[in-house]
Amino acid sequence: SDNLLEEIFIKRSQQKKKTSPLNFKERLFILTQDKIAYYDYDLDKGKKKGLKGTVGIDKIKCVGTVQPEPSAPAERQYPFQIIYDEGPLYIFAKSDEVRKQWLHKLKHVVRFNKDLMQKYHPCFWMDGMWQCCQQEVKQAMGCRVLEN
Ligand code: 4IP
Repeated sequence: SDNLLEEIFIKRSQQKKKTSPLNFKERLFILTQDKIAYYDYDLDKGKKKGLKGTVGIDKIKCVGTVQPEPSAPAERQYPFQIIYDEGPLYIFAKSDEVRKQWLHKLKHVVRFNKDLMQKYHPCFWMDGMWQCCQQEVKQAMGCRVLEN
């Protein structure tokens, strides 16, 4: 289906395996009615390369901002999260404005999803712990009520 939004963002590795590295990659994100997909991108040629991952819109339980890390570099000041069954996908926008635009569209496309969460974690999952509430289980219930 048609692209709703398209933007180059930094993403954090999802660390689907215990041994996965924690790193940050620049990816081209494309949002459609059905999914959010991210691609490898050739910055020099300005061209889309291979598909790296997708999240089905129907799988999303929550979208929202995240508190930046205490000493986050300039390019990671505007994080947002997409929570789905695999856990959180963390994405970093270049400005609050771009972040707002994406969250607005995302909240719109997920609005009829089943099992949308009323609570979320406002900080990162990091070093085996939710930095907001110190819970050590990734699936632990959110600790703050999501206000829209
Ligand atoms: C990879 O690290 C990339 O960060 C992947 O991101 C990421 O997959 C992998 O995490 C992580 O191991 P290396 O490139 O150093 O191997 P991308 O797919 O954007 O390249 P995600 O799931 O974040 O897409 P795992 O846990 O999925 O393997």
